[in-house]
Amino acid sequence: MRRVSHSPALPVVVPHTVADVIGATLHAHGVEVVFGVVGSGNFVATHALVQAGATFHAARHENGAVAMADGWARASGRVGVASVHQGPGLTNAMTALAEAAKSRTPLLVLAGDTPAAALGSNFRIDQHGLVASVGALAERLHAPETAAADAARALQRARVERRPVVLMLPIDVQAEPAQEAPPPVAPAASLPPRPAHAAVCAAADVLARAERPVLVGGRGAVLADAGPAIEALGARCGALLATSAVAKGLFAGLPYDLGITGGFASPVAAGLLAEADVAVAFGARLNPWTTQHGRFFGAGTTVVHVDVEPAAFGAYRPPDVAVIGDAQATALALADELAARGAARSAWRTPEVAARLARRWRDEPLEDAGSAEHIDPRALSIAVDGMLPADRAVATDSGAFLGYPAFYLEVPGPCDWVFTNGFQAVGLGLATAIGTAIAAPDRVTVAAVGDGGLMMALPELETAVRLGLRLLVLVYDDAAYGAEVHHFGPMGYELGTVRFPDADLAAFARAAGAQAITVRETADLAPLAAWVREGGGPLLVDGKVDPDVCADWLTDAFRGG
Ligand SMILES: Cc1ncc(C[n+]2csc(CCOP(=O)(O)OP(=O)(O)O)c2C)c(N)n1
Ligand SMILES: [Mg+2]
Repeated sequence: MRRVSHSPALPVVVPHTVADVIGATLHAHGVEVVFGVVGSGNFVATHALVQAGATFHAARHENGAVAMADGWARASGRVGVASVHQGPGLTNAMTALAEAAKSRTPLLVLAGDTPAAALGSNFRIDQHGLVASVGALAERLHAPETAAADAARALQRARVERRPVVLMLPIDVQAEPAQEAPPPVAPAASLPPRPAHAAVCAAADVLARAERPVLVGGRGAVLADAGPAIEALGARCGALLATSAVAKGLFAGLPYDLGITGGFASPVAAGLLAEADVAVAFGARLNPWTTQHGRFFGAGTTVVHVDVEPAAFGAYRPPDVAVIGDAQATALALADELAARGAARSAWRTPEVAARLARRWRDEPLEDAGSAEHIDPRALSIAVDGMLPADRAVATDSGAFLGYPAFYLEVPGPCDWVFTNGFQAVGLGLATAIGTAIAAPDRVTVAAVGDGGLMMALPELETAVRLGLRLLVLVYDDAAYGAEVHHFGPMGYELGTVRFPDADLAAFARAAGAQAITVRETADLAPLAAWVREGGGPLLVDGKVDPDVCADWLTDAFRGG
């Protein structure tokens, strides 16, 4: 056995290799933050990116690294970047990569890869086939001469196509001497796709006649930063505004905002949505969650669908008018077209509707289902919402608890709401929240998670502590896979496979170095007020909630299929 010391004081001789070209090119094209787990396949390229000027954040699991990059991208509006080892490093990242693909997050994953001729390598798998199978794009470092172009192209595709791109970096090509390459060319300015005039006119015809129009913003509207343009259109045609669950916050604070449409709609919003005669969906596919299984935007509603993807039209409900175009560009064009046709209409924007909309979810009467052992999850959410500063972000996991943050935790804008439910995977929420917190470290970020999702992501508690993040890990702890309890319990199944003994989650958090409290009534939240006042690293709130209380939205969802 030999003891080896690695002194940072020793001069580091860095050869100029293809890996250096990759790092320098990505930094020159704007990459400043990278998340990752480093192994032999991505060590040198990651090192080169950091040498070039980027900041590296180590995750404890590759799924965490990619979820962090996803959260960071959604909160910052920029391309998120992660770096993983080849083979198992990439397979570990697949769930988070699938989520990013389904949610159309612009993401670049740098993945080591085995040399083409290393047929016997343990690490060898079909990396291209793997990432393509979850909807990500596979790109490749081909040769020393193409290294700069390969890196720039991968980044540009992620940005323009709004997708995760995985850049395969064969380790033998990375290690080759750098070729003299022309200096990196700045990417061409890419303008968002503008809608055809005829399509704008057809949509304007519908809106000009509408009595009770609703404009719905989805993920495509968030990616296009279309909130102000859609609001301007709403003011011109007298429309109410609503979002899909993933786009919560898009119209925050506006007087005619209904909030989320679908299963998470407030009673007031649900009443109005069911009466809409016209709906214009901007970057929202009107899936069964958004329409509450057809309760909204059914046969009695004329639907205009605006999307950059032709394949999106009719994915769930055939639109009456389909407009291919960027959400922002189309909202602006529609507002211009209506302005050219005449004066603004008030339509559904009446004082009576405004008065009805002043009522929020938390104003609804609450029959407290708490007990000596358990806090009502709604009471927990309302109390936490009231204690946090308004400038905050919320990132969620998936599970039965999901409605509580959606209903009760307010956010100032759509980039402050990170709702990783494109793949409906449990276990991504904590890491997504870490990425979100890193994007804006001065405010509080809430990771709203279930006990099951937290247990899947436990190692990243150490990451949150190590990075000293202003992170509130809010656990809806029912000691169960509650979604399954409420799904199969009513059918009479025995539930031993989805229930667990009560676990002291606060103790896990303290072991990782975080502060933590166990909460069975709102009075137990007092240390949260001190944490908000005094600052400091992560705080975990283990909210002990009753496993037998099922939210109405979930009962509805199971009923709807
Ligand atoms: C990775 C993954 N595994 C399993 C599931 C199936 N599933 C959906 S919700 C859920 C329970 C999650 O439990 P928890 O995080 O405690 O939230 P709860 O439903 O109890 O509120 C499970 C296992 C899934 N969606 N994703
Ligand atoms: Mg649970």
